[in-house]
Amino acid sequence: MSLSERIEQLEAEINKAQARTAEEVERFRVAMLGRNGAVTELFETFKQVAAEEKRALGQRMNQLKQRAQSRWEELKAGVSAGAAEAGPRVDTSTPALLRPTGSLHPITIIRQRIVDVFARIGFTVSQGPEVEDDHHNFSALNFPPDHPARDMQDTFFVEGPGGLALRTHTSSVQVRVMEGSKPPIRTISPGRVYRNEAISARAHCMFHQVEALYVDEGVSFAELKGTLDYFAKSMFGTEVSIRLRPSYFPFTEPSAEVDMSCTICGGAGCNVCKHSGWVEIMGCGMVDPAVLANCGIDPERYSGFALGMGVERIAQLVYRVPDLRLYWENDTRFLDQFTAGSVRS
Ligand code: 2NM
Repeated sequence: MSLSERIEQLEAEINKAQARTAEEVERFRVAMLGRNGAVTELFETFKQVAAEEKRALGQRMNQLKQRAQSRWEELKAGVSAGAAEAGPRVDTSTPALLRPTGSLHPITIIRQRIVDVFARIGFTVSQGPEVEDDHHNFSALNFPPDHPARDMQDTFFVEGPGGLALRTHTSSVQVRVMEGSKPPIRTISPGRVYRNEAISARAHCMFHQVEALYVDEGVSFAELKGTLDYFAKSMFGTEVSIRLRPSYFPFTEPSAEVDMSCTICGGAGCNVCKHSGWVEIMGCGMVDPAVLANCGIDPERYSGFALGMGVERIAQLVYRVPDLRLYWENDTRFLDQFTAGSVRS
């Protein structure tokens, strides 16, 4: 190989030289410019070249050496820039930052369970407005004009004409369903209701109800009892039993309160059931024929049962919530405890 060819070869080698570490940079320097490096060696060879060739080749020899030196600088700069870019090493053993996971509100969880229990026996879900007129909230439901529920003390009235009020029960939705459809009717109405009450551990001015309504030919009290038993066992377990106590509602006749054997003590007596062994879970009755007639349903042909429960009360018994105010304080120490059926796995 001629000297000229060797210069070309080394030039190409220098131009394509790479280095990822400081050691590789140093290896390049030694290989090219070190005492036994390729460029240094070429200068030894150059000494033997004939005088007339030296002029032309000498210039190229010097360029080659300069190129080797500048390439060495380039490689050095590249390695230190790369080191700066890498920055501090990532500690992959650091625990991940966990964001708090949302969960469903206990009232939402229980409301959905109640809806599911009734959906399984053919009940659809109905909804209606929370601001109601007197007809749907009171008159159609047989509330006499002087009934205390119509009083300012018990109901939140909306200012202005029309006699509107925040509904005091979701029975107003049942009235709308009966007015707008023909039996058979099997529907439940979950929703918020409002009562002008002093807030305490046992009462709030807003709570959630689920009412159920079944209207058809020949609907009997026995079917009401069967439905109540099915509901209590589905919600609380097959070991519970129910009992009925005579009661009064303007819209049902006969009417009853539904008690369930205490799920805390199993009926032996405890603080929750006030040592009676029973806890009240809802009210119910046969829809008063006058209510059916008010809603355009022939009471001679049809009969129906209705029941109503407070979702807060059911959730209190399922989760053993000691104070109803906890539901609306939005304290995450309370809310974080309810994960059943929620978005958490
Ligand atoms: C209750 C108790 C008893 C009820 C009655 C009606 C309607 F619209 F059919 F008349 N809906 N819901 C009812 C009956 C509600 O809640 C404690």
